[in-house]
Amino acid sequence: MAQSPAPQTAQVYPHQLPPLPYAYDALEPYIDKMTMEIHYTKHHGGYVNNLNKALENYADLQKLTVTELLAKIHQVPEAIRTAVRNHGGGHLNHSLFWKLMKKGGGGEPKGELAEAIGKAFHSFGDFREKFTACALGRFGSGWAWLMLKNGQLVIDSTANQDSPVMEGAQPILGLDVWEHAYYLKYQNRRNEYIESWWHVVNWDQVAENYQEARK
Ligand code: MN3
Repeated sequence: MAQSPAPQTAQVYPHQLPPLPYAYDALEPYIDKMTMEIHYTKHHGGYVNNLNKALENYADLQKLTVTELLAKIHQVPEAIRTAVRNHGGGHLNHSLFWKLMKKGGGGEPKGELAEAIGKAFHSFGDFREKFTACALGRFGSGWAWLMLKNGQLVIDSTANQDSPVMEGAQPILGLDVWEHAYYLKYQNRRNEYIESWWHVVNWDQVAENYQEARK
């Protein structure tokens, strides 16, 4: 079943690059300006362009949001299924990702989300450790996720640009562990990138995603 789309993904064809909610250098020194600029304009921009190209001749699919396309990926015609999976997934994942970070972020979640994380993973420290291990353990390119799956908070990773919505789950928090997300500043040191990333997590947005997913 398709999820109720979050505002940033409510649009249909032609899909558009959503505005970046901060300047390219806003997340310095944790995420560097050049990485942000290339990641947003070239990588995310490329996914949007290629998704639109794939959908060019498919009027019915043009009426669907990217979330709906991915939730129904097995019904997408084989000729464009891989393109929609890769570029649609890339578009959705990055649209979520930018909002999950902010200048002056980090710290710990509050309220219901904090309680739910404590319940599911024992403590915030244990959650952080498990999420970090998941992100480090993803071989090659992919994402680490906190997701709501069958009503449960679950930590798992996906390969490439696969989205949790392809398996009926709702992403709450996601971390891009493709090398393009960190190589310029951290080279092969994915562990340092992940440690830095915790300093910019936008827990207000994570809490909003959690409330949205529970509806
Ligand atoms: Mn990326």
